[in-house]
This record gives sequence, structure tokens and C-alpha cells, in this order.
Amino acid sequence: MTVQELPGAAAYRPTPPPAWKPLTDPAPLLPDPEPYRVLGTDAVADVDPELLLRLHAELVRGRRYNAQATALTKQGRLAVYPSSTGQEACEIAAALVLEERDWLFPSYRDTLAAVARGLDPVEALTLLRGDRHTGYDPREHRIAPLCTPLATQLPHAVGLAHAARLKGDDVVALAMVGDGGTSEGDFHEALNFAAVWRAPVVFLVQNNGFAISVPLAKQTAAPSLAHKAVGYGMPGRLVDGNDAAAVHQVLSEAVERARSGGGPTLVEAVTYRMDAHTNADDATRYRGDSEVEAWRDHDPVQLMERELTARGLLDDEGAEAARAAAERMAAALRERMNVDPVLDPMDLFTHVYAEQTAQLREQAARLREELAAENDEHGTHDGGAAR
Ligand SMILES: Cc1ncc(C[n+]2csc(CCOP(=O)(O)OP(=O)(O)O)c2C)c(N)n1
Ligand SMILES: [Mg+2]
Repeated sequence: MTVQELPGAAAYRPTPPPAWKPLTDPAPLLPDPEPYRVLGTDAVADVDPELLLRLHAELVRGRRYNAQATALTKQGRLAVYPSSTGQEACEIAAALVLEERDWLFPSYRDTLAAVARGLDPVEALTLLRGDRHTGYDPREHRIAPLCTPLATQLPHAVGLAHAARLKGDDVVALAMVGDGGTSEGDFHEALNFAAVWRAPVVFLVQNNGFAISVPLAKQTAAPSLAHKAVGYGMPGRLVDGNDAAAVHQVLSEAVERARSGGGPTLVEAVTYRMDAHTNADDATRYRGDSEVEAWRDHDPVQLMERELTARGLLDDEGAEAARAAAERMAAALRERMNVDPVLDPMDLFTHVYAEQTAQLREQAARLREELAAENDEHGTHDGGAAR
């Protein structure tokens, strides 16, 4: 028996549907077929030479920062460092497009973006040093804590941006995430809310080819990560993530759009993670040298240097000055990171609860006794300064 034969079934027959049309025209939301480029194209003529030189100086500094931080892991001064070598153009551009009143929501790989935004280079490494807390005041710098759980920074960014809009504050949030992070539920929820609320947010996906050992082809079947934007009703932009001028331009446009009430944008920056996932990873286990070498020819620092040299904006002396400034930053970082922080073991109990539990009070008392006994035995105790 079919449904139509049921007594009274006619009442349930659908009437002819009304003319259907999409809620949003998808065509203007679609990304360009090729990543947008500026360096080496006619578009570079419109870029302020001062900006190109600033980007260059920051790229050189950023490259050196990554190398120094990686060296510090080998010396036991840093617990872990997820290097952004090869991705400096994204890191620098993300920091430079924001105003002081805006917010940056970085992932664990984005220390450099935080430093380029003005955060103290040592404070930026506190978390990765294995020290407690974030190491800096997120509200003071308007930089959310470097986020290790994948994509959880995205809904935070949307919430902050939406709240700012409701309060009438002129604030844009820029949230950074990796290609792997786009498979997380938080990515979906953040983009959906952002688009429905037209929140002033920019999502920057750094597609660096891998999520630890998982290549992009095993991560998604989407035509590109930028295409994902269309399903949420926001524009997707595809940009060459190693071209600092292009990333700066695309992100600036997205920030401007967010600020003027146009809603969120998803930017996919196509780049490459030149180093292993972190110092704890061996990338030779899952990718070949030839792939890495091919990307060396498209290095973000070199791309910028080639352009500046061709346009007569950078000579040997200028390049040397940028390198020397980066070297001074690295030396200062080394020196400060080589100082042992004085830690008070009793700090374990601070900032955990506003009001400590009975168990914690008991454990704190026991530790205090043990430390006092140690002090009696050895005269002094290193970590006892603040007790
Ligand atoms: C919710 C969650 N699941 C799993 C992990 C473990 N994990 C850490 S990094 C990573 C890969 C992320 O890759 P991607 O988003 O592409 O960022 P990239 O490291 O390339 O910058 C994974 C799976 C995590 N940190 N958080
Ligand atoms: Mg990745």
C-alpha cells in the first residue's frame, strides 16, 4: 500500500513548491581559482614601498626568531617549539593588519604573529617553556592565549567580536587556524555563528600542507579550504601564503570589510611548513626532500628580497642591516632565555581556585612543611624567596 492510498492521505500531499532560490547568491563568495599574488606581478606597483620594506624587515626578524626558538629547544630552554619557518608571511601580515584595539586569536604555531604585534619575545614563549599560565596579559595586548586545542580559539574570537559589536566597540577579531583545524567541530560552529551574526571576524587558515603527518589530501575532499566559506554564506579568499604583500592586502580587505559591518571572511593562505611539526617530530618519516626543496624556491623571505632588489629598494647594505637587527634580537632572546626563572613551588596552588578546596589546603600545608624541612637541612632553598 502506498501513502497515497491511505484514507485521507490527500491532505498530506505537498502542494507545488514555491519558486526556490538560494538565500545568498554563492557566486560572489567563491574564491579565485588561483591563489592571489602581488610580488612579481603588476599589482606590486600599487603597494607602498615603505610597507614592502617593513614587511621585509619583519620577515627577516621572524625567520631568525624561529631559528633561535628552535635552537633553544635543543638546549633545553624551551619545552617545545612549533616553528613557523616558511609561514612568516602569514604570521607577519596577520599582526600588521590589525589596529591596537583589535584582537588576535593565535594557535600554538603563531608565536611570531604575537611577537610581530608587539608582544615581548620572551613572554611570548612562556607557555612553550612549560611555565604556568600564558606568560602575558591577554587583555593588555589584545592577544588571546596561544591556543593548543585545535580550533577552540575560533568560537572565542566570534564571541568576542559579536560582543564588541553589541556594545558598539569598533573591534575586529582575527583568528588563525591550521588546515587540520578546519576539520574540527569548533571550526564549523564558529563560521556558522560568525556568518549568521555578521560578526566582525576574519578567519585566517594557514594551509601549510600538513596536520602533523596528515597531508591535506587526507584532511578534506573540498575543492579548497577557502571554498568552505561558501557553505556558511561568507566570502572565501585564496591567497599565496608566502607572498607577504598579497597576504597583507587580502587580510586588510577582510579586516576592512569586517569593520564596516560587512561580516566575516575566510582567507586560505597556501603556504608550507618547512620544519617538522615541532622539534619533537621527524618529518622525514612522512614526506620527501624533493617536496620540501620545491618550496624552497618559493620562500617568503626570498620572494620579498627578489622584488625589493629588482625595484632598487634594497641593496646589500639594506639587506645586511635587516639581518643585523634580527641578529641583535636573537642575541637578546638567547641571553634572557638562558636565565633560570626563580620559581616558587607554592605557586602550584595559586590561581587554581578563588577559594581553595580542603584537599588543596592540606596538600599546600604538606608541601610547605617539606620545603621548610629542606631549608633546615640545606640552609637555604632556591625557590623559597616568595614564601
Ligand atoms: C582538539 C585537538 N585534537 C588533536 C590535537 C593534537 N594535534 C596537535 S597539532 C595537530 C595537527 C594540527 O594541524 P593543523 O591544524 O594543520 O596546524 P599546523 O600544526 O599545521 O599549524 C593535532 C592533531 C589537538 N591539539 N587538539
Ligand atoms: Mg597544517
